[in-house]
Amino acid sequence: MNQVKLNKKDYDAIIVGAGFSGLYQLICLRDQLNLNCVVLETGDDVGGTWYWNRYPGARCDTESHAYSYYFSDDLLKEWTWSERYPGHAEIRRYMNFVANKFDLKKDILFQQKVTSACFNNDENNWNVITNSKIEFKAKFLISAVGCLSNTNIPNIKGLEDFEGKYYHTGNWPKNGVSFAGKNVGQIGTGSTGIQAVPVIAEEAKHLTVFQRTANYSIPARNKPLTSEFKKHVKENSDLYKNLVKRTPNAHPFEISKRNVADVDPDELNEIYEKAWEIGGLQFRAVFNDLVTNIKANKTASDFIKKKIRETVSNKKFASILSDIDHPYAGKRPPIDSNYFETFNRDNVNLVDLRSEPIELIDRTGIKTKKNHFDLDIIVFATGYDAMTGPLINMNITGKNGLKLNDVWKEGPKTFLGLQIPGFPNLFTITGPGSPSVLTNMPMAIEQHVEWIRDCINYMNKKDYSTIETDINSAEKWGDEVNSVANQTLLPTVKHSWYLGANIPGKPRVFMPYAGGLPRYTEVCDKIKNNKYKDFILN
Ligand code: NA7
Repeated sequence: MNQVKLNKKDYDAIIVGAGFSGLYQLICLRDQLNLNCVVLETGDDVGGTWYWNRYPGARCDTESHAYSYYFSDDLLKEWTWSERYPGHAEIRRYMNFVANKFDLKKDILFQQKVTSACFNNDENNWNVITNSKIEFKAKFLISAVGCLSNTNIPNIKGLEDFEGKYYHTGNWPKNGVSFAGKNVGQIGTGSTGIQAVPVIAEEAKHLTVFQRTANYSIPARNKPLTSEFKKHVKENSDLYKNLVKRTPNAHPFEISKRNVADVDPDELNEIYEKAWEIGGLQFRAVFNDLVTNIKANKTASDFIKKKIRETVSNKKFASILSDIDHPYAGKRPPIDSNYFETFNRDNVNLVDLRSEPIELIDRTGIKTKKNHFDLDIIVFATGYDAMTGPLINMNITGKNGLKLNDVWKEGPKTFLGLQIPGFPNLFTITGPGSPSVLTNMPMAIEQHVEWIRDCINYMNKKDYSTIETDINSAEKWGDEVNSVANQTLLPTVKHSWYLGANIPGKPRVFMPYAGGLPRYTEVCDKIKNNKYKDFILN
C-alpha cells in the first residue's frame, strides 16, 4: 500500500492520521497552498476511526446526509449514501472515494505509527520518528489523530490467563470475528456496546452483557434511504450546508426553541412519543433546555426509563437497565437498533456489575463477586482514553525539552483546542478544548482544517517561522471551556469520558468545548481577522 517513495523526508508539513481530518488537511495544504506534505498513518488504509471500528453493528450516529465533507460541491453531488446512518464499511468506501478523487494516497505513508515527535529549537522544525525508525522533518506538525483512537482495556486481574479470545471494539480484526456457536461476554454498554449487543446476540450461542452503568438509548430507526430522499438531499445540499453550519452540534436538524415548562403534560408526552418514533439524536432536540435544566431533563429521562421497562419483559433485567444514575444526554447519548429488545432473547443474559463487580478473569471466563461465567470470547466495549490519550501517545516534546505528558499531568491546557503552550507550530485538529466530540465531527473538522490552512498561509506569506500560544491564553480559554460546560448538565456525570473520569488516575477536567460550533467558529474567525495577534508569531 505504501506508495510514497521515501526519497524525501523533509516536508513543509507532517500530518498524522488519515481519517476525515488528515485527508482534508492534505487537500488544503497540498492542493490549495502548494505545500510539500506527508500523511503518516498507523493503519494500512484511510478511514481513521472507521478503519479501526469494524465491530458488529458499528455505525455512525449522525444522519448520513450530514456525515460528509461539505467543502466540495462536486463531492456532494457524486457521493450517495445508502442508509439513514452510514455503517462502518460504507464510511470506509466514502473515505476511499475521497482519497481517490483527490489523489491523496500518493502522499500517505501507511503502517507508519508515530513513536515520537520533537521540536528542534535551533532549526524551528519538528522531527518525527515512526515505528519503522524513519525520521521525518517538517516546519509544521499537524495532529489528525482523532479523539477516540486510544483504546481502553481495563486492568482486570487475570486477563492474561484467559484461554479464549478477547477483542476491543475499537481495534477490531479486519477479517471479522465469528461468534457462531460461542459463549460470548461483553463488557461495556456505552454507544459502542449498545450497537454491538443486538448483532452479536443474533450470531452467538449465548451472550452475557456485563453492565456497570445503565444507559439511555433512543431507537435509531435506521433504514435504507429512498430514491426521493437521495434526490432531495442532492437538490438541497446548500440548505443542509447552511443548517449544519449554524446549529450548535452541526447536525442537520434544528433544536427547538421551546422549553419543557412551555407545554402541558399531555403535549409533553405526545412530543416525546413522536420523537421516539422519529428516532435518533433528534430526540434530544425537541426541547431547548434538556441538557441545561435538570427538572426539564427528568421528563425525558423518565420517559425513556418507562420505554425501557415496557420493552424488556424480564422484570429483573428491566430494572437493571432502567436504573440509570445520570441525566439523559449528560453522557454521549447512544442510539440503537433493537438494543433493549435483545434482552428478551433466550440466549442473552445481563449482569449488573454494581451488585456483583468483576473480581477476575481466569482461564475459562469471568468471575464476579457472585458467579462465574464460562466464555469463549470476551468483547471489550470499554471505550477510550479520549481526547488527550492519542496525543500523549505520540511522545511529543516541545520547546526546551517540554514533554506533553508532563505539561498535561493536571489535565489538558490548550488555546482553542488548536495549540498547546510550549509546542510551536504544532496544530491539534479537534484537540481538547475544541467542540469536536460534541458535534457532528466532519463539520468541526472542516472548520479546524480550514483555520489551520489560513493560518499557515498567512505565516508563509509574512515569512514567519513559528506560531505559538502562551499559558495565559490557554488558561483563559480553559476558563471559557469550563464556564460553558457548567451551564450544562454534562460535567455532573460521574463516569463520563468527556471528563476523563473513565480512566483511573486521569485528571478530571471537562475536555470538549460545549459552547457550540457557531460560537467557537466566531471566536476563531475573529482571531484570524485580527491577524493572529492572540498568538506569538516569530
Ligand atoms: P464509552 O462511552 O466510554 O463506554 C464504555 C463502556 O464500558 C461504559 O459502559 C463503561 O461503564 C464500561 N466500562 C469501562 N470500563 C469498565 C470496567 N472496568 N468495568 C466495567 N465496565 C467498564 O465508550 P464507547 O466506545 O461506547 O463510546 C465512545 C464513543 O465512541 C461514543 O460516545 C461515540 O462518540 C463513539 P461506565 O459507564 O464507565 O460505568
